[in-house]
Amino acid sequence: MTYYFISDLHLSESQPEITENFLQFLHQKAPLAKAVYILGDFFDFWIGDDEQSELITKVKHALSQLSQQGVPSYFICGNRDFLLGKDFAKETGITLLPDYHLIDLFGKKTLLCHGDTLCIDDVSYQKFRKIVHKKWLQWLFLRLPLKKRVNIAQKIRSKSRQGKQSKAVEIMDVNPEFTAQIMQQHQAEWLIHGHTHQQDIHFCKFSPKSDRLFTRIVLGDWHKDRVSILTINEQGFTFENN
Ligand code: LP5
Ligand code: MN
Repeated sequence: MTYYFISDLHLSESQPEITENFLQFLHQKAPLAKAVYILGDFFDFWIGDDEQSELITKVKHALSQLSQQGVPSYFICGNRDFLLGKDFAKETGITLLPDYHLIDLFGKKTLLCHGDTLCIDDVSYQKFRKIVHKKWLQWLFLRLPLKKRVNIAQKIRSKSRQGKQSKAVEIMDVNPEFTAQIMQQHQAEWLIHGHTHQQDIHFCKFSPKSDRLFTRIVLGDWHKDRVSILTINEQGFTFENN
């Protein structure tokens, strides 16, 4: 009984090898899984379910094949693909989950999220996030012509790239105290997230004075020659990188 967790594939036409790696994962490993969880930044950016391309068609087809094989797949949005919506879910059989979602993994209460909401020291990003998550703004954006939407997304991407150059690495990481608070609120023992691309396993204190620890598993991003697949089964967890 194996669960797979992946995030930060950043699928795009400019990196076809990553799409091929993902399709290979869906065809070879995923059909035997109990479930597949995609924790955001699946696409490099998503500007609405009405966009069509060869890449999108291939990915949708492979996901719907997986659900026809009886393997459930789940999606939590990232900061690049928060506009992925109900039409995509309907076409592929994937289930959309909220920003934080709890599951039981072999008796361990596990909290899943993309990871961006834990980076509260990145104040300008959190302000930006609050704005682009406004439902009315999304509603308006989705009614713009596709070309205009691509144009806006590219402008935001370029601002984001510029802005990141002057941000210290630490502020783009999760805030440890806030993360511990969130874990406490959800009474969870394990946390799985992506976003920072820093594949790792951390053992963290719930508070400076307590000895109680939670496990924070960070998923890595995907490259043409390196994947990052977290595998969890009865034996425990492992990362697969090729
Ligand atoms: O993505 P990454 O890793 O490079 O950086 C993120 C944060 N950046 C973002 C922005 C995304 O990269 C782009 C999202 C495109 C989505 C599709 C369009 C949807 C439009 C919806 C409208 C309702 O998430 C970055 C973090 C970094 O992670 C690390 O955590 O620091 O945050 C930022 O860079 C945010 C900036 O601090 C502020 C952004 C300024 C945007 C200015 C908008 C200008 C609009 C021009 C429009 C004509
Ligand atoms: Mn992200």
